[in-house]
Amino acid sequence: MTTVALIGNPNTGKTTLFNSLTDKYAYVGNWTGVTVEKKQGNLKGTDITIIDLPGVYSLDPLTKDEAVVTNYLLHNHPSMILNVTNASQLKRNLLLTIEVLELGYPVVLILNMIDDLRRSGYEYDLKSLEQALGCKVTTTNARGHQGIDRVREKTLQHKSLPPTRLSLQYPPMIQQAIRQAGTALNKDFGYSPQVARWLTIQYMGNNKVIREVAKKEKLTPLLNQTKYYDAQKFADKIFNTRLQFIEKTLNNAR
Ligand SMILES: Nc1nc2c(ncn2[C@@H]2O[C@H](COP(=O)(O)OP(=O)(O)OP(=O)(O)O)[C@@H](O)[C@H]2O)c(=O)[nH]1
Ligand SMILES: [Mg+2]
Repeated sequence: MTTVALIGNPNTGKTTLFNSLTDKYAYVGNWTGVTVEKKQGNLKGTDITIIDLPGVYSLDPLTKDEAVVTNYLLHNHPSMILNVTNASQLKRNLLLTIEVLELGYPVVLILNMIDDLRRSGYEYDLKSLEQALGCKVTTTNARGHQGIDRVREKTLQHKSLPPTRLSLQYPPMIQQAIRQAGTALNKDFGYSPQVARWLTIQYMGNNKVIREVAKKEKLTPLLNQTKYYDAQKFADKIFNTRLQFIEKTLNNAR
């Protein structure tokens, strides 16, 4: 079964896009354990499932409701992720994008609300963004039904999209710690190298859901290093590296 997940910050137009992409008979229920609406439907005329996830700013959730996205990514393996952003707020939106890209699944980055961006006289060089982020980038005005065909096209081609390979250069001490823990999680706990790396970075970043998972699954390569990661302020350093990367990427794409 092919499943495609819509992920993005709150209010970026995920549901508007979902409604344009899917048949009108979308299934609506709730996510397990929370009162957040779960919307699921088929890409029109296909058996590709599209899932509309709640909006979040980060994969490190502040509330149980926000944890839906992190848990979804932990327990499912979508064939592709459509990352919906507000094109006028890319600096903030790309923080989540990086977290998603680091997981390594094929991603299409959607600069939605492109009408607002253009109205203020801006434009991005999509090729430059694609190069820096290592994923496909496309623009939409979901409310005005523009660019939907391009998203549809890319969704149909999901099998030929390469998995994403974004490896930000974190400070050397973090890189080394990622290699160490990541290798152990891969060798001794059966995680793929990419997911092992992602888990390690999320753990270092103090993601509460991931810290719980590490405890439950006794992921000792991470648990044993907690004091070191926290004392060295790895979470702050990871955040700063991401922000610098985003600023550079956006400057180069203007
Ligand atoms: N100008 C403009 N507005 C848009 C566009 N897409 C969606 N909107 C509007 O943005 C608002 C939010 O859209 P939603 O589709 O509900 O956003 P969402 O990402 O599903 O929001 P959450 O589920 O709350 O995170 C609505 O008022 C939409 O009409 C767009 O491309 N351009
Ligand atoms: Mg929505």
